[in-house]
Amino acid sequence: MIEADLLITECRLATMTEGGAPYGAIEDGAILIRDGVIVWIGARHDLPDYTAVRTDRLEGRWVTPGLIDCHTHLVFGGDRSGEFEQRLEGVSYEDIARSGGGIVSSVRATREESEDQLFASAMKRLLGLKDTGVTTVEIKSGYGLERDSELKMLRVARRIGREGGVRVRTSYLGLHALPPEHKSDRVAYVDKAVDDILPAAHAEGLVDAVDAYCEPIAFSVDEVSRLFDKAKSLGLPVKLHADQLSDSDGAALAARYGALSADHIEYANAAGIRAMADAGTVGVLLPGAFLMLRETKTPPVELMRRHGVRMAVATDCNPGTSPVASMTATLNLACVQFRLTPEEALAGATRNAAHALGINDDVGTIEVGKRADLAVWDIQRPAELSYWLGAPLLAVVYVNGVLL
Ligand code: DI6
Ligand code: FE
Repeated sequence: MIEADLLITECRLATMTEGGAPYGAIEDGAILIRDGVIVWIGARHDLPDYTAVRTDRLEGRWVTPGLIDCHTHLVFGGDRSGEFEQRLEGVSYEDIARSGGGIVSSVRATREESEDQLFASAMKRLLGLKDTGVTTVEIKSGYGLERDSELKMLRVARRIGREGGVRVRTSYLGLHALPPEHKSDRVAYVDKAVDDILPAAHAEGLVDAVDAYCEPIAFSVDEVSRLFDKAKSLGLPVKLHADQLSDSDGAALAARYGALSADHIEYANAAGIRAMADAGTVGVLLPGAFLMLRETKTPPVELMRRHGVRMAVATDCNPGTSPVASMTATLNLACVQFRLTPEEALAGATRNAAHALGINDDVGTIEVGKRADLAVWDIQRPAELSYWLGAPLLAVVYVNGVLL
């Protein structure tokens, strides 16, 4: 006899477990939930003896794992629509960055805003993600670039986790850009990020992972290695913005540190992809940034398939290269631009995104023992989640078995 708080029934399940039917699908499924955790899942006609305090009948709707946006810069001040206009006139992203705009202009705006202001604007953007089924979101720092402002961003991210109705994982992205006050002294900034800001943020419990931007316009392999050595010594997992604009050997660097993920990877080389496969590093695809930069070099998807590299898909929601706040639109872009199948795209926003955050024991599939984070959709087939571009498809979500 299973004693449950909630029975969810009369639904079709895309469990997203590996190895079985496409999408791990169960027609006419049922889920029993106790204390926010899935305690039984299967076909309705196989339901064991149970009691449930409540029953939700979903009238045949599809249920997927709650979507996981595993790469965002959701918290930032201001916006960069002016740069967008410049880029449409032909100025490149790198040129804008080199002339003191780009990330640094978001840094100025972010430093000026209070925690309440940053929280309010991030919560608005979060609405777009939640309306597209997101129940877990990763949020990076990296627009503060000095101690107080980096901590401020991370505190806002934690507050979103407490008050925003989503699970939040934070990443410290101190090596994102060189702050203007360190323009003539890179080494001192890297020292500060490594020896002062990261330990302070970690001591306050604000850091779930450490990220960096490895690129000629940002930080070198050696600089990132210093940060990653520190992360390792603090017991923190790492991830990397790798090979987005050029082949910087970022994929291999990420793999060398056993990174949870290497993100973007449009320009990653074959040796780097093989190293990711060996290290179990997830490749996070960010098709919104690809679109906004009018990039033409697609990430090596076929090579990742061949080597068994897990592929995740995320919005990269940020003010410069990816002002994208829709997870389902992102699935569409991943299919259209990178030729993922709709099933690969959905795996990239569920199971593989959970791996990219190191939380695959808790979320990412509909399985016994995992949290009951579920998205319920008004669709006829799971492929519709990738097919529509901007259509409202979500009925409701559950987080920890609670209907939101
Ligand atoms: N993620 C990043 O951190 C950079 N590009 C990307 O895809 C820059 C973000 C920005 O321009 O603010
Ligand atoms: Fe990013």
